[in-house]
Amino acid sequence: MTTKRGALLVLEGCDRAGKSTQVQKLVTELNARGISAEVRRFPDRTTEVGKIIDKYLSRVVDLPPETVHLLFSSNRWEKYTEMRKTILSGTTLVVDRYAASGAAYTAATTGKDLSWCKEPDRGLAKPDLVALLEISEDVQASRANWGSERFERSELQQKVSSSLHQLMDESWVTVDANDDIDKVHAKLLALALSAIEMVKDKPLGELYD
Ligand code: ADP
Ligand code: 2DT
Ligand code: MG
Repeated sequence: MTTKRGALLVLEGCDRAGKSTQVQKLVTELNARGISAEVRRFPDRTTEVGKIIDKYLSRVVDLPPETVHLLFSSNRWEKYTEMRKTILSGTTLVVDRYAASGAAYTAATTGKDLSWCKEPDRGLAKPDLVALLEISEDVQASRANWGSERFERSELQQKVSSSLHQLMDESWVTVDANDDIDKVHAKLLALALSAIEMVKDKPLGELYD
């Protein structure tokens, strides 16, 4: 019997939408059901490139926006081989932000067009499902406790949200993330289980074919 592949599931959305909370809960529940699944997150601040990104986000270093954009993409390429291998060996990856955050944040902060922003990520593993967690401005404000990291500003979030919507294709679904944690989790679990079943015999795609 050939090994069924895992799925590449991505959670996207603005700050405080609940991505990190939901990614953890989803993997815990999938594992509890006997499904092999692991968390990945971007930026991955533990890699060599990730360490520079961490210094940039925490304002220890300043860098031009084009350089930062390429670093975020490079951080995904650092993990590409391992992620692909893991998925093809049967493990589902649930990823906290991915290429869409890369394009959307740079488009929102620099005004560069999305095709420029997408280009460095071309050829990365394509998510089987991107769940866009959407929250209203009111709810975001109630959850927000903006720190000192770059991009933690409410006025930037609308632009990011608009860019994320422009990036949607047939693999995306929107999820109302204003609900309580367990309701959002139940929706994401149903989406994840169906995606895992749907893609297990299909090849893993490439961005942005
Ligand atoms: P993100 O990773 O999208 O920035 P987090 O998962 O870190 O969001 O959540 C941001 C904050 O909001 C955390 O304090 C978290 O406990 C809380 N939170 C997450 N989801 C919900 C929810 N559905 N309802 C209320 N609070 C939430
Ligand atoms: P977290 O708060 O989720 O750790 O994100 N970002 C992220 C980009 O600008 N480009 C990217 O490619 C990615 C993955 C979003 C830290 C910040 O990094 C931004 C918020
Ligand atoms: Mg988070």
